[in-house]
Amino acid sequence: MSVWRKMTKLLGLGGGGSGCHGELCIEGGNRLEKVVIVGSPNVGKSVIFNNLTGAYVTVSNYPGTTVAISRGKARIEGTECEIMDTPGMYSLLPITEEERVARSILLVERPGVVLHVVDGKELERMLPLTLQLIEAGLPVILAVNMMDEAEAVGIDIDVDLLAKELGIPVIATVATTGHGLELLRRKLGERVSS
Ligand SMILES: Nc1nc2c(ncn2[C@@H]2O[C@H](COP(=O)(O)OP(=O)(O)O)[C@@H](O)[C@H]2O)c(=O)[nH]1
Ligand SMILES: [Mg+2]
Repeated sequence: MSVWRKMTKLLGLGGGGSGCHGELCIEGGNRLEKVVIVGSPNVGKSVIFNNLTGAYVTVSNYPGTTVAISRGKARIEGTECEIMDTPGMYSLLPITEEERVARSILLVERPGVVLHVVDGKELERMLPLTLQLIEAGLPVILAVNMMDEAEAVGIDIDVDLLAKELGIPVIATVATTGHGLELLRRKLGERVSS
């Protein structure tokens, strides 16, 4: 049984299916690689989403909910991708409707990459979700954002060591200035084209 089927079953969620929702399919039936951005509120997810996607963005309520989800397209290292910006989530065990939607997206949309964005000033508080995502078998990339503010208060993060310990790509970013976003694109590209 695939990780996806196992997870949807374990968590008692329906769906799964092909993950192909009409407009998400390229002509000819190829599925777009999906990159789903997750993380706590106010860590810079939407700034990174806007940087990756540019102009072609749609916002709609997630089916059956009042939670707004942004979707946009991006060509990353030659691969056409769909990027989804999710509402804030603190944990894979949902409490709010926003968290429930974010978790559903992870389970139903079968992303090629889950981009977890955290605030470099709050790393300890936010890493538990990274671990949950990794343990759930999701293809996680971690962006440690707000590095300008973290450095300003004397926080020094060894992203290479963190990447080694977690076994996933970790990139330090300052979304508002674009610092680290080129490298982030490259790391995303390595994942979606593999
Ligand atoms: N100083 C600083 N501010 C940032 C950075 N990234 C995002 N912000 C700001 O943080 C706020 C929240 O960003 P947003 O993308 O809306 O967060 P989201 O709730 O995770 O989508 C906005 O005012 C951004 O301009 C960063 O790297 N450094
Ligand atoms: Mg946002």
